[in-house]
Amino acid sequence: MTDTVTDAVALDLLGDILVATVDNPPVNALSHAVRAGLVAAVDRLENDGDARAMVILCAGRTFMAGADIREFGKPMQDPQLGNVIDRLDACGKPIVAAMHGTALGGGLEVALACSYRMADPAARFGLPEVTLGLLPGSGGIVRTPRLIGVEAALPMITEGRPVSADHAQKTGLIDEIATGDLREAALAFAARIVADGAKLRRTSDLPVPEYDRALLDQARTTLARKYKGQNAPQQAVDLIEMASDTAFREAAHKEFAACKALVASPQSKALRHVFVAERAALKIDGVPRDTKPREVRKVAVVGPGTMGRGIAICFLDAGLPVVLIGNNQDTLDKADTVIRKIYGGQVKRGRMSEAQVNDRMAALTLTLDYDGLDGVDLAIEAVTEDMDVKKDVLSKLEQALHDRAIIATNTSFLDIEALASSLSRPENFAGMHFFNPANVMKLLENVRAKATAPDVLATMTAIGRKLGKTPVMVGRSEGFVANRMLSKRSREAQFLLEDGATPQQVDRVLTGFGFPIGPFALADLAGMDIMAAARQTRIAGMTQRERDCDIVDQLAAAGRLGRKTGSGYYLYDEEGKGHPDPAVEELLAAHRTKRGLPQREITDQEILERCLYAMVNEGAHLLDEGGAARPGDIDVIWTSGFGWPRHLGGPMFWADQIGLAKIKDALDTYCALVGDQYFTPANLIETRVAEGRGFFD
Ligand code: T1G
Repeated sequence: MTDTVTDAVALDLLGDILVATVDNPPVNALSHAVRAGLVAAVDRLENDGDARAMVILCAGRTFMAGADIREFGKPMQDPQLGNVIDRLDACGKPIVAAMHGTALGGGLEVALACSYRMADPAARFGLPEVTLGLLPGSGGIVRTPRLIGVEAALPMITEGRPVSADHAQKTGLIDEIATGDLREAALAFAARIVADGAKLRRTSDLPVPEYDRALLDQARTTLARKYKGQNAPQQAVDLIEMASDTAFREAAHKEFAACKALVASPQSKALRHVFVAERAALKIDGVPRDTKPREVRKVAVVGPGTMGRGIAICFLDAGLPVVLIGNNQDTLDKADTVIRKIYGGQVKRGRMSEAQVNDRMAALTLTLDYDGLDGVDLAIEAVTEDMDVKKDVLSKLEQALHDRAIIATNTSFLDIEALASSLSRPENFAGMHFFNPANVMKLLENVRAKATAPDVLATMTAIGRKLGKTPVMVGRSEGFVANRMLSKRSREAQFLLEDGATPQQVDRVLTGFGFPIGPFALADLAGMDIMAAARQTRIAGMTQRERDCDIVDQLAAAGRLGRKTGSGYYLYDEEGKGHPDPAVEELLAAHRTKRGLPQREITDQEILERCLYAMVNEGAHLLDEGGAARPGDIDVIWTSGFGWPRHLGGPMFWADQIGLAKIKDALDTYCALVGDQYFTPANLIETRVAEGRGFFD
C-alpha cells in the first residue's frame, strides 16, 4: 500500500524492503517537499520493524538533479539538505540509491550518504555546483574523495564535469550497474544486502586515500587559466585539501559554510542568472511550448565558402546528411579538401576516428545544381552578402524543395523582411545566423520574420539544440544582436585611439575585465585587410566621425595586416608575441594632428565605460525595437558567443548590478564628450531609471 508522505515522496513496503519514490517534475530537484519526504522515509525505515532496508529512486526522467535553484536567495525551509544528508548517513539500516538520468549536485550527495549506490547504464553523475558559482555543500566534497580518491574527484568538483555509469563503477562512486529494469534490479540488490546481514557502509567512516599533493597546485594553475576570475573553482581545491586533513564532521561543517557563503556571492548570482536565462531563451514568444517542430532528415547548404563549409560540418556532426551546393566545381573541390582537413585535425587530436570521418564524408553530397534536393527538409543559404544574389538563391531553393521545407538565411546584416519578400511561402522562412567558425562557435542567432510560422520557429530552436549550440531567437534589426552590440564597442575602441588611448591600454582594460582577447589583438588575428573590407561594407551607414576614423584603412594600406604580416596594431616577435610598436604611436599621433583632435590622458575607467556602456545602451535600443525579446536573451548571446565573462552575468545583468541610474549619468556625460548620436540613452533606460528599476526588476 503506497503511503504518500509528502506531495513529492511516496513509500511502499515490498516484503522487507521499503521503497521511497521521489516525484518532483521536471528534474526531481530537492525542493522542501522532497527534503521533508526523505526525512519521513528514514523515520519510517527506522521505526518499521518489518523494513530491513530502503531503496530510494525517482520517477520521471532523472534521479534528483540537485538543490532547487529556485529556492536560492530565499529563506530555506527546514529540513535543510544538510540535515537530510545527516539523517541518511546516521540511519541504522542500509539504504540503496537507485539512479537514472543525471544524478547531480545535491542529488548525488543524497546518494553518497546512502550505504549503497546502483544505476541505470545510461545514468550520469556530477557535482555541477561550481558552474553556478557554488560548491557541493552537503557532503559532495567530504564524501566523493573518500569513495573515489582525490585525483578522480578533482575534475568532478572543481569543474563540474559529469561522469558516466561505467566510469562511476570503475572508480567506486557506484557499486553496481543495473541490467534490465532499475527498480527491479534495486529491489534485488537490496534483498541481497539484507540476506548478507544488512551491513551498513557509511562513507563518512572512510578515510581520504593518500594522494599526490602536487595535484592540488596543478589544479589551481589549470583552473586559474580555464576559469579566469572565478572564485568557486579555486575554493573547491582549497576545500578538498581541507577535507583530506580534517575530521569528517568538522570538514562537513566547513564545506557547508563555504557553500552557504557563495550562495550570496555576486559571481554565483550571475552564474545562476545565466543558467536561468539560457533556459528562458528557449521559450519563444507566440510559440506554445508543446508546438511540435517539423522533422528535419536532410539539410542543404548553398554556398561552399567559409561559412557554408562550417555550417555543413555542424549538421554532419549532428548526424544529418548534407547537400552542399556551389556554383563552380573549384569551390566544391576546395570545400571537400577543407572539410576533410578539418576532420583530419580532429583525428590527429584523437577526437574522431578515421571511420567516423568516412561516415561524415559519405553523408556529404557536393553538387552544382538544385536537382538532388528531394528529402531535404531544411536549406540554408550562406552565399555572398548581396541582396539580389540571396533572393535568387532563396527563390531557387523554394522551387526545388517540398512545400513544408524550411528555408533559412545565414545573412549577417541584410534585412530579413526584404529577403522574405522573394518567397511565395514566407511562413517557411527565417534566419539562422551562425558565427565564424560555424562548426566551433556555440551561439546561433535564429531570426524570426513577420510571417515565420510558429512550428518553424520551434524547429529552429530544436535544431540549434540538436547541433549542440545555444540558440537564441532574435528579431529584425541591422546586424541582429551580437554584431550590432559588438560594433558599438569597436567604434568606441577606435574613437578612444583618436582621443589619446593606445591599443595596448584598451586591450588591457577589456581583458582585465574578463574578455578573452582585446579588440586590437583580435583585429590583428582576423587581419587588417579583412577588417578594412568589413568596414567598407558598413561605410554608407556610418557617421562622419566614423568614416574619418580610418585607422584600420591606414594600417592596411601600410601593409600592417596583423599577425600574418608580423605587424598590425602590435609588432610581433619570432614567438608570435605582440608588442607595442612606436610606429603605431606615430601613426596615431599623425592621425590626431590631421584630424585636429587634441590628445588627452584617458583613464581605464573611461575606456571601460565607453566600450561597455555603449554595448548596454545598444542592448536597450534592441529591446526597444524588438530586436531582442528579453534582456536575459542578450546576456545569453554575450556569455555564450562573444566572451563576456559568464561569472559577470552578461551585459544587461552586469548593468543592473551597477545600477541603471549610474549608467544613465555616464551616458549623459559621454553624450557631451563624444556625441549625442553615440550615447543618447535608450528609451528603456530612461523609463527604467525614472521608475527606479533595472532591466530585470
Ligand atoms: N532546480 C530547479 N529547477 C531546475 C534545476 C534545479 N537544480 N535544474 C533544472 N531545472 C529546471 C530548468 O530550469 C527547466 O525548467 C527544467 O528543469 C528542465 O531543465 C547543496 C547547492 C538536470 C541536466 O546544477 O544541469 O545542488 O524551463 O532545460 O537540458 O550541493 O537542468 O522547463 O521551467 O536544463 O534536460 C546543482 C542544474 C544545484 C543541475 C537537465 N544542480 N540542471 O537538462 O533540461 S546546486 C545543478 C541541469 C546544489 C548542493 C548544491 C539540467 C539537467 P523549465 P533543462 P535538460
